[in-house]
Amino acid sequence: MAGWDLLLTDARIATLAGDSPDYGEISDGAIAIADGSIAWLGPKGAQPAGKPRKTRSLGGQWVTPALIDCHTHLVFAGERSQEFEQRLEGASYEEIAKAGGGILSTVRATRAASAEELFDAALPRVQALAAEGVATIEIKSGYGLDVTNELKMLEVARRLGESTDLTIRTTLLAAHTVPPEFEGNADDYIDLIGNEMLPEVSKRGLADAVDAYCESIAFSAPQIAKLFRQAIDFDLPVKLHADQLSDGGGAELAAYFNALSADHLEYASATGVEAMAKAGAVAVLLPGAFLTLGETQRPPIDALRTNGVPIAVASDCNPGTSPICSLRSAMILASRLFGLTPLECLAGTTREAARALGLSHDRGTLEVGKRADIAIWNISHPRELAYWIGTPQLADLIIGGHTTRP
Ligand code: DI6
Ligand code: FE
Repeated sequence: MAGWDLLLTDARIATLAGDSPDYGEISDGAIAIADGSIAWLGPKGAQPAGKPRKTRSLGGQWVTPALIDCHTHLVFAGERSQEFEQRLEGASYEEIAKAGGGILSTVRATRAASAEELFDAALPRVQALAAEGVATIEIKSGYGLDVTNELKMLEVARRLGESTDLTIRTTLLAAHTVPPEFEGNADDYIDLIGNEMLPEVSKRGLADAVDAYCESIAFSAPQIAKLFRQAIDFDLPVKLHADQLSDGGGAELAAYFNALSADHLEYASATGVEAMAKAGAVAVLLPGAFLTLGETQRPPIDALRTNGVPIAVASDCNPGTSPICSLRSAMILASRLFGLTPLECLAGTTREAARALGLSHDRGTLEVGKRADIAIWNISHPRELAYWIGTPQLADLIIGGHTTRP
């Protein structure tokens, strides 16, 4: 076909296409790219005639869809290593939060930081993810907790997308915890989010979704239901931090509102999982938080599998519970801590992560018509991506048809 910008040949392709329980392998294939999208892919020999502007032989290297980190809080100021030490000495996450630390400690630092400072702190985190093959990142607000500072966080996240080749999807997580100004008055804060933040965020197109933290130390199901109704009125899809530290009916709540995803889920009930399956909500597993908090109750992996709930894996990069700026580490932890197969880890950071962001139509698998977001690896099988720890294996990252690494 005429008009190809780039033809990758001699590739071993893990397409992840379809929902079949394999890598969708094409063992000796080629991928043609035109206008930033995949124009053709298939086995050597089946290729239609045409003269690409550029041809690159991969010499048998593996390619997969570029990775997608579908749950991060990577825009923040400060760090919380002191709380980490306190927890190692026996203090619980909830105790620290109730004493004014936890999320509120990062809120103080983030409010005090300028947009410029937040951007400068976040950019290396984005670059660290990209260095491991990530081309799409979701970033949540939630450390501002007032109109000015939530908008500031979302603007910084948008700017990260504009200043790099990556796609950044932004999420309003104003319902992360109750800010000090509203202590004991969570209902009024929920009203502030619905009446002031949502209209402004919507008017300025600053968020692609709305998230909330459903937990005894944060917001109740009725409070979140009220917020979600308003989000849906603004045409914003919802997602939920659900059942992380206790069963708060979060999985059910997410399903009821047709959420894109319910995330964490360590304590999700059987009925919650069934409801998610019916609603088509993705389960986003966050093993970095599980590890850092020393949790022992694993998410209901078998129930998710038997009910056919799509499983994604994300870094949850944040300074409190998951100081992990590495999606490969999340894959590795998901295999070790939750028993996910290497295929589930890779599907969970490509196809299912795209689904969790509502982006399945244009990324997450290698198929004709999807974006040419492609990772090229120095590996002998894609299962190695959940196997090696601390081993750089990315050879190249192509985003929108363009090589981003020298
Ligand atoms: N769950 C998490 O893992 C993060 N937020 C949340 O709702 C933790 C955020 C933090 O501790 O700063
Ligand atoms: Fe989180």
